[in-house]
Amino acid sequence: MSVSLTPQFPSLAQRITPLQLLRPDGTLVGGAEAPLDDVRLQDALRLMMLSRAVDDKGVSLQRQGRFGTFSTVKGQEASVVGSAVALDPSRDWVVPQYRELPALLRQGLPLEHFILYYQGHPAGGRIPEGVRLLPIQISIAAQLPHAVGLAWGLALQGSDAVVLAYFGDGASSEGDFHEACNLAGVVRAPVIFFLQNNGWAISTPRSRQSSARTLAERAPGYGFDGVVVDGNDLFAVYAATSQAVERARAGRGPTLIESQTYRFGAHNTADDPTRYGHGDTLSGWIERDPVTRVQRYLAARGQWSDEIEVQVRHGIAATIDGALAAARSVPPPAAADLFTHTYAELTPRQVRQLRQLSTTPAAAEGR
Ligand SMILES: Cc1ncc(C[n+]2csc(CCOP(=O)(O)OP(=O)(O)O)c2C)c(N)n1
Repeated sequence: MSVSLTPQFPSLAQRITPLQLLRPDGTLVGGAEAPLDDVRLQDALRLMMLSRAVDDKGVSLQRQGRFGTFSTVKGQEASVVGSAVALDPSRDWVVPQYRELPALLRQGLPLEHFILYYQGHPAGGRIPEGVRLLPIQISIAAQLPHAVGLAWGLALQGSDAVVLAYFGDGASSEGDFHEACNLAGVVRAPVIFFLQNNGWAISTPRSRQSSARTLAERAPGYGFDGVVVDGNDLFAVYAATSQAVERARAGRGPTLIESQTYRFGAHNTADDPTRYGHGDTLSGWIERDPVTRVQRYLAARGQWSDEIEVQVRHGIAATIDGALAAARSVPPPAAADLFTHTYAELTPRQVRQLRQLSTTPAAAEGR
């Protein structure tokens, strides 16, 4: 008699079908209710559109040599905004990677601060007091153990705050991700691992990242739930994140959300995506543009039109111009500022270097 050694997990079937509430044509999936009212949805849409406009501006500034290497959000706006608006910025924290501008703004980071960061100004690297945000993290997945520590610490202090950590499909292959999940499961940390599966880790496609059917399926191995959502559906992302927030607040521990999306542009301004087949599936995803989807939904309800769009775009352009002007008005850093943000107290070697610096021509000119 032959016995099948392949275990069947029917419940996983539900986990590998992404949650969708809003179809690409802007209609609700049968039986679904909109989890956001029109006013909140319009705010979220404006944030998505602002993010896209900053993306375009940032790329053009980088090409002019006025911005450092820059990563766009384009294509992933529903994923970032849908998750961010499920948080309460007056108590919850965001732990970012480097592709989540609208979540940073939603937490209260001024846009000019973000601009200063990409202009390489030291003032842009420090998160302003009262903004519940850790700094942008370039080292893949390194922010995840920090997020667990932060969440665990908050819980130990008796807070009901939740921490939402962003990372990518590439980051989910790093040891830091697995160690962070393991500890979060053990201590039931109020953390949401928000995995933006945008199809690529620079030139490495998702298919080469892991042979698991979904990246969310890893969560049960660490003792908590993993869910898959249509990451281009603002409603689905918001609903899944809200549920995870509720559970974390109630002391029921972490959740892993795999938000399936696609980045429309290059990995960053140093990348050429035409060299690795990124464009082969791009057109299919552009048809599922997360911004258009919300606009279509609102238009069908009489809440969006060409006139409204023109107004919103004007407002966004003014916001960006204002932030660029505010960033320009910040005096350039002095050479000695190099030492300001390294240690609380300078080491003897740094003291010597600082003294040397003060005798250079640049210092004499006050640079
Ligand atoms: C520890 C570490 N290894 C390698 C890199 C180089 N690197 C920068 S971005 C990136 C790919 C990240 O892909 P993913 O996690 O999917 O995020 P995405 O950029 O697609 O949002 C790599 C390998 C890095 N920054 N840090």
